[in-house]
Amino acid sequence: MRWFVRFLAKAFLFTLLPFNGFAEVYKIQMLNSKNKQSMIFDPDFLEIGVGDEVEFLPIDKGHNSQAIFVPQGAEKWQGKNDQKIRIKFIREGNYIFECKNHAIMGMVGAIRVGEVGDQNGDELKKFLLNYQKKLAINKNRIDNLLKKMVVEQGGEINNKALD
Ligand SMILES: [Cu+2]
Repeated sequence: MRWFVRFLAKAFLFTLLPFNGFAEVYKIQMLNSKNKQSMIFDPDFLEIGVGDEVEFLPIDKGHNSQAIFVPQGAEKWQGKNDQKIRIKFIREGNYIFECKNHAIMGMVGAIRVGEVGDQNGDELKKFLLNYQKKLAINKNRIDNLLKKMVVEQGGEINNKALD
C-alpha cells in the first residue's frame, strides 16, 4: 500500500514539474567581436521560462561560459574553453555568467528565468557594481545589464504607482 501512496505522490509531483512540451532552446554565441565590440556574448541578456534551455556556442575560439551568480539553491555551471554547453534552467531567478578568459574585458552576460523581475535586486546590483570595478574596459556593459535587470524594473514599478 505504501508504494502506491508513494507512486501517487510522485505522479502528482510530476504534474507540478515545470517541464512541458513547449520548453525552448535559446542560443548565446561566444564571439571575438560584433559591431565593433570585442569579446562578447551575443545576446548578453535573455529572459526565458522555467524549463527552458540555453546553449552556449563557441563560434570563435578561446571562450567559455561559467556561472558566477545564481539564485539560491541553483547550481553553477562551468564550461571549458571552446566547449559547447547546454544548460537547463529549472530554478527561477537571475543568473550571471562570464567567460573567464575575458572577464576583465567585460565578457559577461545574464539570464532571467521566470517572472521574477529584479528579485534580490539589491544583491544583484551589489554584485554587478562590485564586478564592474574589476573590469579594465567595457564597464558600460555592466551599466546596460543593470538597466535591463534592475533599474528598468524599478522604473516600471514607479510608473505604475503614478497611474
Ligand atoms: Cu572569452
